[in-house]
Amino acid sequence: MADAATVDSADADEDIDLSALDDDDLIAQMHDDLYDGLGPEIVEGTELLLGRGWGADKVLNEALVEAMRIVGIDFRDGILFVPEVLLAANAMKAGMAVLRPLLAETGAEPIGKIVIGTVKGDIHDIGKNLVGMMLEGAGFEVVDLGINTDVDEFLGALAEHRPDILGMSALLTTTMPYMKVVVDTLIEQGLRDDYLVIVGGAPLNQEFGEAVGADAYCRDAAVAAETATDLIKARRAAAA
Ligand code: B1M
Repeated sequence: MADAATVDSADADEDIDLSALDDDDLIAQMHDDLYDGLGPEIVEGTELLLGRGWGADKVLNEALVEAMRIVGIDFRDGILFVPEVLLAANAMKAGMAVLRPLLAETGAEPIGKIVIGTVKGDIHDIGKNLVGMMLEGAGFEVVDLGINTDVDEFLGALAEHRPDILGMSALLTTTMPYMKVVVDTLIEQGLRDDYLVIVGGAPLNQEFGEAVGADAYCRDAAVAAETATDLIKARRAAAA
């Protein structure tokens, strides 16, 4: 049974009227709410900020991504554990669902197609989902293979969808080498030149991208959208 202090603190949380907070306090409260895995509050805060004229990018970065950065630090330091981080991730996804139509909004003709997935052994998908949204916003058709994607699934999707680009995401130092397995298989099967390959994820860097034989490493979702567009334009210009 909850003790009096717990009940008081829960009541205090329930009493917070998010709409009465100014922007700075609302952002601080959303960091707390995401940390605590409170999806409905994150949705409400996200909608409030959008209603106050904030751009979707700004809400994403200042409210959601920043809150998840704090979660990451406490996860690393053993203050938070997997169940709590999962709740935080679900709250983040609830906020992202509100932002998705805004980030993915585009009036343009499709610029190209990308098949994207998180590599085998890895179930982190928030960053990959964001990359997919930003690419949609840049005018890409996105085929998302989800998490824990092995080389056969990647190859099958390439054969089925014939995209311009293959995108791979990894968040673990133990799973990022799998990107090389996929690229090497493309080479072995004589398919490497048929696709542009972009890679990303928190533990990667430029050097790693080059080492696995990708065409580009992308630091974040905005860079991924920009890079994918530039790579396609360059390839089409070279072919013309
Ligand atoms: Co995980 N986890 N986790 N986790 N988790 C990390 C990655 C970790 C750094 C935490 C830590 O210790 N500080 C650590 C990895 C350490 C390492 O490898 N060196 C870690 C660990 C250890 C683990 C487990 C092993 C824990 C355990 O079980 N003991 C386990 C592994 C499970 C598995 O995958 N097999 C695990 C599990 C989980 C949860 C399930 C609880 C949850 C994932 C929920 C989900 O994704 N649906 C989770 C979370 C949420 C995290 C942290 C806290 C946050 C990740 C995130 O969503 N960030 C993370 C700590 C951290 O990264 N600071 C951590 C927000 C997101 C917007 O950023 O994903 O980096 P990010 O994506 C960015 C860029 O990287 C880039 O653009 C994105 C947007 O700008 N990007 C790309 C990403 N993919 C790209 C692809 C591109 C281009 C750019 O082109 C294709």
